[in-house]
Amino acid sequence: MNTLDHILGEAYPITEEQISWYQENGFIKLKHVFGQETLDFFNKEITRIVHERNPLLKKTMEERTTFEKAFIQIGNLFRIDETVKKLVLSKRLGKIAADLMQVEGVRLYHDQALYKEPTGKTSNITPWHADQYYWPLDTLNTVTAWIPLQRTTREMGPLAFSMGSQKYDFGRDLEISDKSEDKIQRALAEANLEFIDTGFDVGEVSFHSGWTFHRASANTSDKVRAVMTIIYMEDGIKVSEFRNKNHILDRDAFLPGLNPGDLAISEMNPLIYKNQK
Ligand SMILES: O=C(O)CCC(=O)C(=O)O
Repeated sequence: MNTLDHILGEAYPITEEQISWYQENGFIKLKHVFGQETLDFFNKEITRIVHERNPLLKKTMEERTTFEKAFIQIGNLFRIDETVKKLVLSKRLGKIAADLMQVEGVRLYHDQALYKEPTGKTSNITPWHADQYYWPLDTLNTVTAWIPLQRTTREMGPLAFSMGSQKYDFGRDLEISDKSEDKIQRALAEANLEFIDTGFDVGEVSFHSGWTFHRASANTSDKVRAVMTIIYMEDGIKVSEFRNKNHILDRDAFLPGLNPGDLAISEMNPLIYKNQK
């Protein structure tokens, strides 16, 4: 087995305290999940793909919508590149996801690279939102691994979280927009929830639950904020009713051919980790 396969297959030890913290607060930031060399390796590979496929190349910042300003988004990299597939399907990350959610197994919902460019004068925040608004999944057991591919300072727009906000249902019907930024910001302030907005060290990875509210500041640095994300769902869950237009778009992209009530299993949703008891 080569070194990369070894690193990606090795278990990251999660403590009972970390599991409780994640379940209480709806997210957790874990240090030393990867080393510098592994990050540099994937940064190079993923950045090449993002450059090749960037759909926003011809639009200036000023011409973009709020969503387009926030990041360049390239999805399903595990279908594009055999090397990135190893990261997306890695047991190391899959087991963390299963441990945090306290489930026996996890499947891929989807993966995406999210590159936040340096903005110059134009703001490119990621507005407040909860991911599961987009997902037709009949479960609370979903989690996103947000993997910065370099050290990410406050100036680069790291992901920031509202602690415990997964327990609130205001703003769950809002897609990422100026309106979600405004309305959710106000509701969270009224609820007095703590806001965690800190940089990420090299190798630090966050995991947030599908209904946890999060945002990111603009990238005011002079470097691109390169990030890979992997979204996991509990193995054995079902497709929910389609409650908005994004549910149908997501079904078409990540659950092809499936309908409400079906098991959320398609060729796009490989099993990543199963606890061998
Ligand atoms: O990277 C960002 O700015 C936003 C990421 C995000 O919302 C997510 O991964 O759920």
